[in-house]
Amino acid sequence: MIDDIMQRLGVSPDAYRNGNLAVTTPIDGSVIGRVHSASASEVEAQIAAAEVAFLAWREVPAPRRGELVRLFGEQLRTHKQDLGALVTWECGKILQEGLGEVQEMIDICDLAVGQSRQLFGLTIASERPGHHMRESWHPLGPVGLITAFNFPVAPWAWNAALALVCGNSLLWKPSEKTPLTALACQALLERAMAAFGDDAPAQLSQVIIGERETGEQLVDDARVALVSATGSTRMGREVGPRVAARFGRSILELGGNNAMILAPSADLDMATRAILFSAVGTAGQRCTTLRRLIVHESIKAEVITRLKKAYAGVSIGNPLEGQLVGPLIDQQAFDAMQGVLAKARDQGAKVFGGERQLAEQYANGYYVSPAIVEVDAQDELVRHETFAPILYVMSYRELDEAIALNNDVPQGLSSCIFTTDVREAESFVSDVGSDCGIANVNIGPSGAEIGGAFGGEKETGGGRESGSDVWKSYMRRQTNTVNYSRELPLAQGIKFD
Ligand code: UN1
Repeated sequence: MIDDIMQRLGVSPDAYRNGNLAVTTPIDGSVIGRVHSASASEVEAQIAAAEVAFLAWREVPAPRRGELVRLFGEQLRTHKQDLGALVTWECGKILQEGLGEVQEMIDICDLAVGQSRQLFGLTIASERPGHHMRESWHPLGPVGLITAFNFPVAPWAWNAALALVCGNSLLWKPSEKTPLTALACQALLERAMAAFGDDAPAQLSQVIIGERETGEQLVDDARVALVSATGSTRMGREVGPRVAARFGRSILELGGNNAMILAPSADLDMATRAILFSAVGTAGQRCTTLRRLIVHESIKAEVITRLKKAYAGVSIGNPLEGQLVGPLIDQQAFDAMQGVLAKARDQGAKVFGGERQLAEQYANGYYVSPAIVEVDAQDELVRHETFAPILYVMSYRELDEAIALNNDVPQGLSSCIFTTDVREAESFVSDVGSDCGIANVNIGPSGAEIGGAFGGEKETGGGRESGSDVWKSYMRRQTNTVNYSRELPLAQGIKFD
């Protein structure tokens, strides 16, 4: 099965059969590949090659660079089914979500193609006669991409598509849990490069498979102009300062602890569906997963009854077979979830669900029923991001109190309110509302479109990826003052007589 998919995606068997690093599927824990983990000297050579590729690629006109991304988007359209299935095999999300992830890649390619003709700067009025001022944008250098297991392909594509049209080369270190999808994306990009022609340098995009040290090498190397990293806050806390110490740039997309405020006027049918999708989807392993429900005390009992009913109807099982919830990534994730639920019980919280499922069928697959945990206060447990389907429920009386709860966590990725009261809705997205990078009204916190800037504040890292004006992060800004007169006036009216 994997072999057929890999063959259609153009990955040679040598690349994923005989290496030293075993790749398992969370579906049943079986080994589905063995990839080669790069040595320090191999990584060094790859970084050097990325620099050479950058110097050639930056000379290719931006709209022509866009053509490569257009061809890559075509490959993704053709192979959406296979790549989506491979995502499912490797990280365990259900097939619909695997396909959704590939669609997100296609969408960002479309956006980047258009962007390739719009890398524009400003013209600025000069205070000096006979002078022009403007701002221009130039390619930056090799871009290092560190991605996480839970979205093995889309965040890479958000960065890669823009970085390529902006004239940069790519070095991709995927999660060691999901290297096969990275090899597949690379193979599809290489096909696009072959169709594109000679002006795409050979090492324009490279995958570097390895563990922690490999990431560190990318992070510490001054030739890597920008490091864009998706993952845990713990990881970002190391990456950010290390890149900054060498004056490199970083884009950090780290943990989330996303809340929904559920107001008395909310459409509860809609809200229940949104909660289910965003709390249970991807088995609670999205950085945008709904983790905290802040519900008005007057509707709390009804909402919990509805949720328990909805949760009881969730089908859990093999993600290739049309279930709603697949497995957690591994035993470590399962143990972390169980540890947190045990602590919650100790603290007197009411816990519903959260048990292991299908253990007899899949001894090495970690399936769980999603959990609802009723808490009285937002304590340390609630303030911590546990990467599993745990939904904490707490209540509020006044909107101000709910907004304060929304904001009173270390993370600041996504948030939302369900209300039909326009005053409440507008307050939530106002200057004194949610402090998150994403704040939605009558939509859950997950499932963002690529047109907006994606990312968040505080311990989420502050980076933004995908749409809006994010392309600027992959370029270097230059201010140009051009004197077309025969005089040499100084700014600020300074005269040396
Ligand atoms: C992530 O979980 O790392 O908004 C990214 C969403 C997706 C991206 C999630 N578009 O849920």
